Amino acid sequence: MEHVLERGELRRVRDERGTLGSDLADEAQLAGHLTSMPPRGCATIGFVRAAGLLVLTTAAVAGGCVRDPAEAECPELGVGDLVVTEIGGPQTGMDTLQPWIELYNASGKSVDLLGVKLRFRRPDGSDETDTIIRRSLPVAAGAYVVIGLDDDADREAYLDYGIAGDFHASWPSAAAVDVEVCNLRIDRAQYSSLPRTGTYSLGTKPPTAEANDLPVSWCTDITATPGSFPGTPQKANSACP
Ligand SMILES: [Ca+2]
Repeated sequence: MEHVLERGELRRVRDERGTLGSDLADEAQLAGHLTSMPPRGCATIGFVRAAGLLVLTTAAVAGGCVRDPAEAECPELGVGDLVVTEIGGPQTGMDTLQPWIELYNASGKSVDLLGVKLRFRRPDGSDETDTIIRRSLPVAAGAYVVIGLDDDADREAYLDYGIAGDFHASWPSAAAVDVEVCNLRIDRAQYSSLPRTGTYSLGTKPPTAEANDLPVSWCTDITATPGSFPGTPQKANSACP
């Protein structure tokens, strides 16, 4: 019995004892070695067993690879622990202001958002933009954090984190935004349009993941803040009229 690996990359011949148990142990050892290898850009490595052959496979991730994949970080957050509370879109006549999305920490504890994903999907399915928080971003219980389309290292004062490194698209004028922790969706907010003056703001107190599912819970906040973004970035929202 002989296993031949595709492309001649690896070849293994059964030892003289030739027990099945020996084969499986070798296979597991080999697989363990390969999965412990450092990442090779965007390639993934895996095994498939086909026609009695153990085949080493590599596959490129679709869509190219702009940045190195982030390590899987899984903050201890469950459904409803983060709530989308406010969205600031592009502002008429104020091109220097950067769009953003605000989250409320409803978990009752201080959390670090390193590893949290925000996925923006346009309603017609034409585009999806996935972003991930790539550094430590502590948020106190009951506090608000603002993530915006700016360079993280040189972000505006109304932003706590900049996602420009991941966000290679214009800010969507309509979208569903998913907040995810290691493939668990903990909140979703949807909007069909954004105000060109002011923000799209959740008016319920306290903010909850249930309330922000309802369009009636939201309104436009045109509160002006000299030298900054309108609305209430990093602060509790105003009640809706
Ligand atoms: Ca706010």
